[in-house]
Amino acid sequence: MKTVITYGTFDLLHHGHVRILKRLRNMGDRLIVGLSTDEFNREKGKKTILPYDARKEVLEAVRYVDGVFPEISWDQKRDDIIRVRAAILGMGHDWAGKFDELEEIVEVRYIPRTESVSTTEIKQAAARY
Ligand code: C2G
Repeated sequence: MKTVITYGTFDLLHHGHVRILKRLRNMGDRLIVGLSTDEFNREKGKKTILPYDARKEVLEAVRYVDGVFPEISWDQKRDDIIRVRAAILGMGHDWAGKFDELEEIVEVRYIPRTESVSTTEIKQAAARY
């Protein structure tokens, strides 16, 4: 059982999110997602439209996602990787280099983002609607 792990806010889920989840799932046999809590998003300086429970419900409905758990701090990745026995940590390339110190316990992969879409752009379009 090859486990892939990733992290994110996944607010207003869009095809950019779905594409990276699909690519990460296809690198192994299951994909586990650390979903940023509302409190952690405040720490990240990120405002969300949907609260954690709603974002979790949407993410769990994605066929590429096998499990979702709360991401409450920057420092939990090492413990998470060991707990779920992840073989790969995958993140969008906007995070390139940020998690290299975890290379000693997991393969770290940075994946190209889908540049044509972002939650911010969706929010701006909705505001003009
Ligand atoms: N993503 C993407 N294409 C987009 C938008 C996002 O590939 N158009 C990817 C990001 O690179 C990230 C994942 O989707 O790997 C989730 O993106 P966000 O919800 O914005 O998550 P982020 O704020 O980057 O949180 O500890 C790590 C953080 O929790 C990551």
